Order: sequence, then structure tokens, then C-alpha cells
Amino acid sequence: MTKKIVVLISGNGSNLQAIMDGCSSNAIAGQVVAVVSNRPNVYGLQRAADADIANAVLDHKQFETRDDYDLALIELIDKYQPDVVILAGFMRILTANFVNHYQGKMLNIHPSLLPKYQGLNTHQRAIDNGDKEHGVSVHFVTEELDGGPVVLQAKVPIFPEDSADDLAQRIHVQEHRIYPMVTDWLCRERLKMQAQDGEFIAILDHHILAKQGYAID
Ligand code: NHR
Ligand code: GAR
Repeated sequence: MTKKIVVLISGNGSNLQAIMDGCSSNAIAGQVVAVVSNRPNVYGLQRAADADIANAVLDHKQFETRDDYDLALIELIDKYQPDVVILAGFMRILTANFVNHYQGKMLNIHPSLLPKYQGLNTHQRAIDNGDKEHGVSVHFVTEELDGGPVVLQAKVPIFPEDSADDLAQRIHVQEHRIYPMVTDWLCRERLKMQAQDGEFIAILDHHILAKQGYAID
């Protein structure tokens, strides 16, 4: 029952690496069958090649419209018949058509404690606002940018001298712990997304998750 996973990246791919490692050690009940980047020559593609995993570039600059790009991306991804699609530092906003095609199968990791700081530049925005804590959220991808139901968050402190880079590094450690774990929940069908009263909710082991995702009380 091991699931097929396609990972979308735009850069370094350290989260991709954590997920490939999780699959190799059977911590994740799945296998990464392909990696796709919208940017050429990024290190994440090398990581996939080093692990003998199919990898491809689909450069958004070669397409006139977002719809054209996303249609080509669907065609490429569906060659691998994935059960699960993982956004791991993927930096392109996806159309409703794309998102609906993979509804309930697609996760993103976003470097903030959602619903705070949707969009880009999250570390600097948290520092500029004088926040004392920051964090990272794994959520289902829906049409609403960074707005799908949260599955799991991890928090980190912000210290007075921190730069955005310091924070990004602290966050990365947490990302590499929580993203493989949530990916496994989805692969094992312990995790589901459902529509309820006109909004999407996340369900883990038949329990509805709170707005901040899974929490141990
Ligand atoms: N698409 C949908 N429909 N819903 C989400 O929740 C998505 C998504 C696509 C990507 C990741 C997200 C993040 O975690 C993500 C979630 C890129 C941008 C962005 O503004 C915003 C959020 C995210 C990813 N991208 C610019 C664009 O015009 C390009 C920026 C660049 O290339 O550097 O697409 O933060
Ligand atoms: C991660 O920190 C992820 O949360 C963030 O990009 C980094 C990718 O690192 N994602 C976004 O900002 C999405 N807009 P990685 O390439 O080493 O996995």
C-alpha cells in the first residue's frame, strides 16, 4: 500500500531531502516517484538525480498564461499517477483548476504560524512586527493561497538579535521534522480533507483538527 509521491520544488530542496529520506527509511509509507521544478538548475533537482529519482524542469517563463502552465504541469505530473503531491518550497501560485485536480491529495509547508503571514517574506515580517514567536505550518492546498486547513504547526522563539536568515534556519529544523510526519499520515490515509459547511476541514484518525492543526493537550 505504499503511495506514489510527486514533489514540486523551486530551489534547494532540503524538505524534499527529508521526505526522500523518510521514504527510504520507511518512516513514510510512500516513495517519491518524481520531482518537478519550475526553475532550472536548482539544487533540489540534483538531490533527486543523486537518489535515482525521475526529475524534470517545467519553466513557467516558457508559458504565456498561468492556465497554460498549470495544464502542462498537470500533464507532466499525471504521467506518474501520484497519490500524493507535495509542495516543498514551490514558489508559483497555482490556479483553481490545478488545485481542484489534486484536491485532498496536496500539501504545502508554509514558514509562518498560519493564518499569520500568508504569502512571501514571512521571517522578515515576523521580526518587523516585534513577534516573540514564529513557526511553520503544514496545510492542505486549496484555491485560497496559504488558506487551506492546517494539519500541524511547530513553533520557534524569535530572539532580539535574530536576522531573517537565523529564523529561516531555526524553522528549517522544525520543517524537516514535521513535513515527513504529515506526509506519512496522508500516505496511510490517516489524514483527510473534507468539505463541511462551505469550508474545508482536516481530519486525522477520524477526528476533526482544530484551526491550528493537531495539538497534544
Ligand atoms: N497555490 C494555491 N492555489 N494555494 C496555495 O495555498 C498555494 C499555492 C501555490 C504555492 C506555496 C506558498 C507559500 O507557502 C503555495 C501555496 C508562492 C507565492 C507567490 O506569491 C505565494 C505563496 C506560496 C508560494 N509566488 C509568486 C507568483 O507570482 C512568484 C514569486 C517568486 O517566483 O519568487 O506566483 O508561501
Ligand atoms: C522552506 O522554508 C519552505 O517553508 C519555504 O521555502 C523553503 C524551502 O526550502 N516555502 C515557501 O516560502 C513557499 N512560498 P527547501 O527548498 O530547502 O525545502
